[in-house]
Amino acid sequence: MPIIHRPGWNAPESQVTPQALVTGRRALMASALLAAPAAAQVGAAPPLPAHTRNERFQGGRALTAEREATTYNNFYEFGSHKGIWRDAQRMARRPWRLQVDGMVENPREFDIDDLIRLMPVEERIYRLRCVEAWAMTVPWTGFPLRALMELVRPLSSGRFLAFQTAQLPAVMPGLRQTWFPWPHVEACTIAEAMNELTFMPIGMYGQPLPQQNGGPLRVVFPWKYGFKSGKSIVRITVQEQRPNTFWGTIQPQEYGFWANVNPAVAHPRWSQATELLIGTRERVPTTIWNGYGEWVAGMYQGLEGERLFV
Ligand SMILES: Nc1nc2c(c(=O)[nH]1)N[C@H]1C(S)=C(S)[C@@H](COP(=O)(O)O)O[C@H]1N2
Ligand SMILES: [Mo]
Repeated sequence: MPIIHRPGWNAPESQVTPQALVTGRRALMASALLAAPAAAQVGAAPPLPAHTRNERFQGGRALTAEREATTYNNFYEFGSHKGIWRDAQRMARRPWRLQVDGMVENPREFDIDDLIRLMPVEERIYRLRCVEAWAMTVPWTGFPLRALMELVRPLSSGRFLAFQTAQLPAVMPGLRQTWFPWPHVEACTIAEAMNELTFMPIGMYGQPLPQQNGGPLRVVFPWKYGFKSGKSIVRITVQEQRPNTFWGTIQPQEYGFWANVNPAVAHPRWSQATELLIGTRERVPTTIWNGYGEWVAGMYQGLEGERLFV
């Protein structure tokens, strides 16, 4: 999403990271760098575990070339242009921890490799539709979010999930753009989290997930605009209140909470009727729910009064 109105925008106090936390983390990272051997392999991700493709999830169109999908990215922590992939290589993908907390029976902090060993890893081909009207078709390797939720067991009072992206100031120059409401938080409902489509990729094209695509761990909601699919997740919090989200805070009129794909509902500044397939010159019609209605439409019955599609 390239268009942001910067002036006059301020992060609410509650969302500003306490300075002690930032400097503490910086000091920690500096000492980690000093202690690290000079090898290029520091922080590399190990190969993906053996897994198979789940043929129930078909792209329905040609896969996007890997090179295109890994060099044309939105990841504002690294900068607000599409070419952040090179800079993103500086982010270590190991060690990596995921905290799952809030309204759950078993709050836990996982080392990512321990988590991967516990999860049913498989490959799925999904379409990803950015609100900017481009699309990719990607073979993701990962696990259903539902499998992780079954481990931590949300309490009945928990109604929403907040997904928080890592904040690593030493490698993420975008964090210096202080008009953004860092950290990047996106959110969904419990029903959406438990939907079988909601997926936590750890890989793409058979390789560990590249940093620029949200390695080592992200979430994807293939029926929603891409901005809902948070990258490089370090924390998932189950909560009672609807979380404040990154784009929803910046431009609530343009980026709603639900953000379900619908060709009939234009973005305030452009049509959503068609999409450009990245890496080609082909523009194809957009379909409602990005074509995933059979899985997801039922979740929105009775919510017709909400802005489901912006
Ligand atoms: N943390 C974080 N997650 C993010 C973004 C971002 O800027 N920061 N951009 C989003 C947007 S707008 C899109 S379209 C997708 C792009 O994912 P891709 O680069 O893997 O295609 O990531 C989403 N997740
Ligand atoms: Mo996007």
